[in-house]
Amino acid sequence: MENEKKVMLSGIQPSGDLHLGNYLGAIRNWGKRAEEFDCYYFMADLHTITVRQNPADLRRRTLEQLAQYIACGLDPEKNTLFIQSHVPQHAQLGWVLNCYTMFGELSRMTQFKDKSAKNADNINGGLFTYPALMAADILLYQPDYVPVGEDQKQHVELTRNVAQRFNHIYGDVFKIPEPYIPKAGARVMSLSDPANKMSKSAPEGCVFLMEKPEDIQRKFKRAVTDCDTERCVRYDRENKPGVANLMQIYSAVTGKSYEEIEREFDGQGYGVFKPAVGDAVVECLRPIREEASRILADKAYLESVYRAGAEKASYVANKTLRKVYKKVGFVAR
Ligand code: ATP
Ligand code: LTN
Repeated sequence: MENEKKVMLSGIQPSGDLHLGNYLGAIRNWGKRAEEFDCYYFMADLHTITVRQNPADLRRRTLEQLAQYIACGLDPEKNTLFIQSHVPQHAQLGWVLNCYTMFGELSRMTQFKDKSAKNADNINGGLFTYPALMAADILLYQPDYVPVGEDQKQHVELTRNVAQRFNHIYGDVFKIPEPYIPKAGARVMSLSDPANKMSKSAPEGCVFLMEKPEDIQRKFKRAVTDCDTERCVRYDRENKPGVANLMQIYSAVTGKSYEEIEREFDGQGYGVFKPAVGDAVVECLRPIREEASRILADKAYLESVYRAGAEKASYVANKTLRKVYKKVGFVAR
C-alpha cells in the first residue's frame, strides 16, 4: 500500500547548473530507493530568489534541472518530480513556520552567513528566513528521510527542532525527518581549492554534469594536489586534502575502497592518478549528459512530467497544510 511506504524528499535550487557535488552528494542517492520509498524531488525555485536571478535564465535552468534529474535515474513514473512554485502550500506553510522559528536559530545558519557575506548588497529577509521555507518544503510531505549533502544537515536539524516545537504545542502534526547523508560523496571539495566545497559559485574547481569530456579532463589534470614530498596516492584528509578529495571522487564513481585505490596507484605519481580520476568521471557522466540533452529537447514531455508532479504533490501537501491551519486556529473555508 502506497501510504505505508516510507517517504523521501529533497530539492535543489535551480540557481546554477548541476555539478558533481550535487550528483554524488545528493541526486545519485535519490533514484536508488524508488521501489521502497514514496519519493518527492523538486526544483526549489522559490529559494533561488533570495539571491537576485535573471528571469529567463531561471526559467531555462528549472527545466534543464528537471531533464537532468530524469537523466540521473529519477523515473517520473516512480518518483514525484515537481517545481516548488507550482505547489502554493510551500509558501503557505512557510509563513506559518516562520512564526515558530527563532531569530537566534536563523542567525546561526552557516549558509546564511556565507551567502550574506557573498551578497553584502542584498541581505534580504528571505535569505534570513529561508530555513523556515525549507522546513515547510520538508514537513508538508511527512518524510522519513531527507537525502542531502553534508552542508544541508544543519537545515534539516533546524527543521526537526521546528517540527518538535510545533508538535509540542499542538500534538503530533509533523513526522520528525532524518537527514540521509551518503558515505562517499557527502562533501566533494573544489578541484582548485580543496579547502572549500565544490560549488557552482567557483566554476574553475567545479565539474558540471553537462560539461564536455575534454573540459572535465582539463579540470582534473589541473586539480590542486598537495605539495608534500612523497607525491603518492594515500588517503590523508588532514595533510593531503587535494588527493583525499580526488580519492573520494574516484571511490564514489568506481565503488572502489581507499585501500584498493592506494594499491591500484602504488608507485605511480599524481600525473597518472589525476587523468584516471578524470576518465572515470567522464564515463560516469557521459550517459547522463546524453540522456539529459535528449529529454530537454522534448518540451511536451517535460511539461507532462511537471504538471502531473505538481498535482500529486499538491494533494499530499494540502492534507498537511489543512491540519496545520486547523491546529493554529484559522477558520476553515
Ligand atoms: P551554492 O553554490 O549556491 O552553495 P551548491 O552548488 O552548493 O550551491 P546546492 O543547491 O546548495 O548546491 O545543493 C544541492 C544539493 O547538493 C544539496 O543536497 C547539497 O547538500 C548537495 N551538495 C552541494 N554541493 C555539494 C558538494 N560539494 N558535495 C556534496 N554535496 C553537495
Ligand atoms: N537548501 C537546499 C535546497 C532545498 C532543500 C529543500 C533540500 C530547499 N528545500 C528541502 C532538501 C529538502 C540547498 O540550498 N541546497
